[in-house]
Amino acid sequence: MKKLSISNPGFEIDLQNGFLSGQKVRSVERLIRDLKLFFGDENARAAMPQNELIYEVQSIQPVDEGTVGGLFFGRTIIHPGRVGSEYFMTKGHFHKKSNRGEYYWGLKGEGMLILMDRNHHVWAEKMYPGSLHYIPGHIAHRIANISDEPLIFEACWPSDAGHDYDRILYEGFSARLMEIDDMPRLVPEKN
Ligand code: M6P
Ligand code: ZN
Repeated sequence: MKKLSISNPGFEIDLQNGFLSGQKVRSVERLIRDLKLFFGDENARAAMPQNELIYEVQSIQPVDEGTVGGLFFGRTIIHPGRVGSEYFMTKGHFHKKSNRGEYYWGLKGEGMLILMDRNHHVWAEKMYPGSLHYIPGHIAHRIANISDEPLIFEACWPSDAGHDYDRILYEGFSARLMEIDDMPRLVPEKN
């Protein structure tokens, strides 16, 4: 950055659909084959076309992962669908640095933010265009798409937060978002 220079920003966001562009925008796809054991009905997941795209994440990471004091920005699209009766969703995670928080906000479509504390209490917030969600530290978070359209949401989180997926794989969320009588409902896991 030159002294007194005036330049364009390094990144742009499409205000209609949240698409991110600019230097070093990363993209990750999660296919049905990447989500082994994340859905309640593993047999139903295994029987699906393994190349089916469930969600895509674009992210801007201007500093290295783990840097204290930086911020990351992400855009996620979750495609519509279900594994058995469970809505397509993100893996969900606690942060590796557990006390780090995060903002999520809805851009398009209808979804549900599913939250779980360290005592395995689960609750949810409705996500819709303009919904804004503050996720405090120590709370696991996962998004499900509950409509027949793609769900697009964005997020901003600290660059030293990290993702702890193992805890979700081993302990799971203690309730799952299922379509029952055409309605989304949180259904407790049987242990
Ligand atoms: C949001 C952010 C990202 C996260 C993504 C997908 O964009 O929270 O950090 O990676 O959602 O969620 P997950 O990593 O749980 O699959
Ligand atoms: Zn997070």
